[in-house]
Amino acid sequence: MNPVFKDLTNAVRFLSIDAVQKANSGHPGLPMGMADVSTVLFKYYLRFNPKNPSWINRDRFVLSAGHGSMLLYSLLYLTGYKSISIKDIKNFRKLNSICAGHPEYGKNTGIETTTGPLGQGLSNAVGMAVAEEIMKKRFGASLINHKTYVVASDGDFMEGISHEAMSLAGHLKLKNLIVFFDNNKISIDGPTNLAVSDNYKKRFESYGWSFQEVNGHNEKEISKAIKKSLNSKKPNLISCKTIIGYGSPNKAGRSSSHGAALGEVEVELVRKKLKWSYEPFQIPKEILNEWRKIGDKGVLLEKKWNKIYNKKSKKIKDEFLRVTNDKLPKNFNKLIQEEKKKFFISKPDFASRKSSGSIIEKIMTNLPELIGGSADLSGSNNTNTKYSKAIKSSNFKGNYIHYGVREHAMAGIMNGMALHKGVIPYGGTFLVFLDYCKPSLRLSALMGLKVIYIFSHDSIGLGEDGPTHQPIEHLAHLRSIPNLNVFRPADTIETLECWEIALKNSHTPSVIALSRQKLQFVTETLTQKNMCSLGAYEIKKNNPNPEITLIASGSEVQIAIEAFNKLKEININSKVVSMPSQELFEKQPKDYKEKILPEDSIKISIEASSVSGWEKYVGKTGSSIGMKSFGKSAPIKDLYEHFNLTSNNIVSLAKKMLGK
Ligand SMILES: Cc1ncc(C[n+]2csc(CCOP(=O)(O)OP(=O)(O)O)c2C)c(N)n1
Repeated sequence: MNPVFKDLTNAVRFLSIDAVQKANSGHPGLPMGMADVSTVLFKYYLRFNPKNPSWINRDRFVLSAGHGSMLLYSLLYLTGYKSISIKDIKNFRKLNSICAGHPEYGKNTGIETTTGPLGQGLSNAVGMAVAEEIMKKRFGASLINHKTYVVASDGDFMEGISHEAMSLAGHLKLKNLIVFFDNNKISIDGPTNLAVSDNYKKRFESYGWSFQEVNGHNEKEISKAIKKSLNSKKPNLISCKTIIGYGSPNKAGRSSSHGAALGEVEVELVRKKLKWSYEPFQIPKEILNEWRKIGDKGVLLEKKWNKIYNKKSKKIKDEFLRVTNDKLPKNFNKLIQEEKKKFFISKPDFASRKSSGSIIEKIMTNLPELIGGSADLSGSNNTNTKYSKAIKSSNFKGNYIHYGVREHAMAGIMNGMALHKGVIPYGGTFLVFLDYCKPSLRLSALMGLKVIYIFSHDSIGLGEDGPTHQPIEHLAHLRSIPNLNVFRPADTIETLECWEIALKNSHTPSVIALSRQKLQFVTETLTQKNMCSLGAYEIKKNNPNPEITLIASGSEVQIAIEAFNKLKEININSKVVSMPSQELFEKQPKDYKEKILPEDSIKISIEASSVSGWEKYVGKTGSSIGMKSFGKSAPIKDLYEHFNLTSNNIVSLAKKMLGK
């Protein structure tokens, strides 16, 4: 048997529908519909090496329509990735199977990103394409020059994030981005014309994309379109007219093939119709060999690339390895210590957003891989420094992205940049607009990516802009997300320490919440140790057994210290604990936690944010001062008085609790 194109595509289709059938759960329609497009891509164009899935100059392949996960698993298995065996495919959707319900990012697996929430993969792909352009400019096209391919569905393009991300991709003219639109005109509720009547050609052309339309079941048409897109000067959308559930006599073209096993009887009918006479999960040797040959081509590709890489100077190679392996420069620690000393001597009373800005400015001179940005709030977030240079379509030599008012795309793009490797993304907006980018931030945490979110204007302390702009529930929400470090530094030194932790943490994203208002310099002793890495520490203390323990974060630490001094005057022994990160405090040993928050001391927390979550630190005998309603529009001083976020209120509460 000499396998032909149809045999290759059928291998994808049957692995997919048999796995879904065995799991009795999953989405067969997309893999059946997109088998032809993806086979053309993998067979003729995709530059990848299954023997080294992390080869840095590989083309990226993103399945944005993550529900069609079996398409990806089938392709990875067939082309010879070690990460996915036939046993794994048989275990589709079973506990701990790499073939999870939706693709989950894993280093060295070939799964480039976690997808499932529609639209996210598209934004990740834009981030990968941006990172590629930046790296290409930095290290030259002989080292980095690859494409980013995406399979996206109707649902992907209905999502708001796709509008943001595609618009920015067009603006930046990301020519190495090639998106296949699985244009099957079917979604879960039925035909897409129930909900959408966009003119995709006009939509994409208005973004500045190249638009082509093909029959997604015609090998030659697909191939011709990809070939054309390889030389494009713009991002590329290839709209592939496909039939969902292709090959299913009773379910093709219908939403019934979208998200449920076809059923034993229908699967047999598909076998007959597509003339596939093999048992479930059986791929004839000749067909598997043909697929493996496609994968094997990658070994040579990487070998050629290695030759080029090896000819580079030691300096270039070292730097390339450093950034792609996410290592900080050798002098990084020294730089942090020097900055710390300087701040300790000058004791600036900066707003923490300003401290952050001056820290970024300092470290970026030594960290060329640091790529900043803001969703149109650069001046407010202090993300843009005198060394920031805007990235433009005509020049990717810069280190700063003007994301425009596109918070959601910004976060999704930062995920894509972090996944690409070689760059460290940070991006800013107001903390309240977490709501506009949270789905992507959640994925930063789920994937374990080094993405740094700079969220300024972190409380009612922002003042007059009022309750629409004043975050209340946001910190509590962020703190409930697993694998996310949420920092709220109290002064310049703490801000520096939080930045240091964020940059050293390769597998946990960070949120650094920063004040709009000026903050007193509260650090009393200069330590080499990063105190914020403890999550919480004693910042002010009289003698060993305080009756009252005040716990505060960020801008409220100074108020707690003021209260501490007032309590001292009336002979109440207290201490102040600064808690810049609850997550890191949770990781400390029990005895440290008990020392910081002693059992027999009455605890009062103070934070200009929802009190939710503080119960676990103040306990049943303690109390929390914070926000129990939305804020108000007024000058900051009036707001803090109005909401009882004052040292006087702390003092009266402490007295009351002590029965004095
Ligand atoms: C953000 C988000 N909302 C909802 C869903 C649930 N969902 C999964 S697929 C889908 C739409 C299916 O239509 P389409 O994207 O055209 O995929 P196809 O039916 O062609 O496979 C929906 C609503 C999701 N995965 N992500």
